[in-house]
Amino acid sequence: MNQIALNKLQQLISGSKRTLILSHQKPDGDALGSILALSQFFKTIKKEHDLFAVGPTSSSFNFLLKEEKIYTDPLNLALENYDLIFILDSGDLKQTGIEKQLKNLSSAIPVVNIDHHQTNENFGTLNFVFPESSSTSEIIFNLFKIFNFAINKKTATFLLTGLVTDTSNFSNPATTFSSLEIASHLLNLGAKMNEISVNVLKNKSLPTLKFWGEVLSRLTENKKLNMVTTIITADDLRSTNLDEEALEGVTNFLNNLKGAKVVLVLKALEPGKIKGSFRTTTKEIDVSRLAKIFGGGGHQKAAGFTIEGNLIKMGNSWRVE
Ligand SMILES: [Mn+2]
Repeated sequence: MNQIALNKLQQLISGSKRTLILSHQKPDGDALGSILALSQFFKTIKKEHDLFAVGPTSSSFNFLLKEEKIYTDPLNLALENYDLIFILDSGDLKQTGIEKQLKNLSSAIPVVNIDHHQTNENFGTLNFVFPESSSTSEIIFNLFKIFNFAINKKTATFLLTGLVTDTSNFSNPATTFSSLEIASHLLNLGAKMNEISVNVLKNKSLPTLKFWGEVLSRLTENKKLNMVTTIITADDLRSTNLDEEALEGVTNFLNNLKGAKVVLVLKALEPGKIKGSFRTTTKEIDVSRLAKIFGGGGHQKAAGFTIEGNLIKMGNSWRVE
């Protein structure tokens, strides 16, 4: 890490009277893990601070929030009350859900951008952007090491949650030597791996798994394109009484498929809108280029797009209208 930037960061923190630490909206395990861990650091050095992320937050993460308070309502947020703002795990300001407020922010209030997305726009006064890191939690761990901050059990669990979720339980390409090494350190420091896996991974209800079964039974193969597709509609969620959270993981689960080069999940959850998610595990295909054809984007191995239209059932098949 750049020493000048690190010195500046230390100056900003020690000079701050009230800091805001925020992440992208609908925070995932890494967003929550990294802001909660940073909060522990601020608590230890006795610095006043608040946490913020536009909701909703998945109930799977309630186990992290027993003693922590994260504000979620942008209407009650007054950025001018803060003299330092950290934005974590957000590639751009739009992802925070409070883009307008941040764009109108006085330039006197410094913004520290800490992130691992390749597409990060370096919007901060200070930018700690490391696309080679598995997660923002990994970057926070490295910062703590530099700051000689003694990571307690609670902080270790926060950070490990970020690593576990962003690496899909140490199975996706973000899993590297350093992410495994840091995970091992965190376990040594008392991180509760079992609590994380019970809450975040082994948390599927029976109706959710039955619903996954339905989605899996709809898989169709296009041999020419070497692509497997499935669809999910708003009716599916309505008839099973499930919310969108139940869908999380089914796209990643399809990555276990052997033989197909590309998996495409089409979701028609809002009228007139179809969202597509591409996944691939092969090196030769860059799905962000496929998504671009439909006006979307993303990463080489995971990308998505949104198009206008509705999915109409025609006998055994579906068409976009
Ligand atoms: Mn992340």
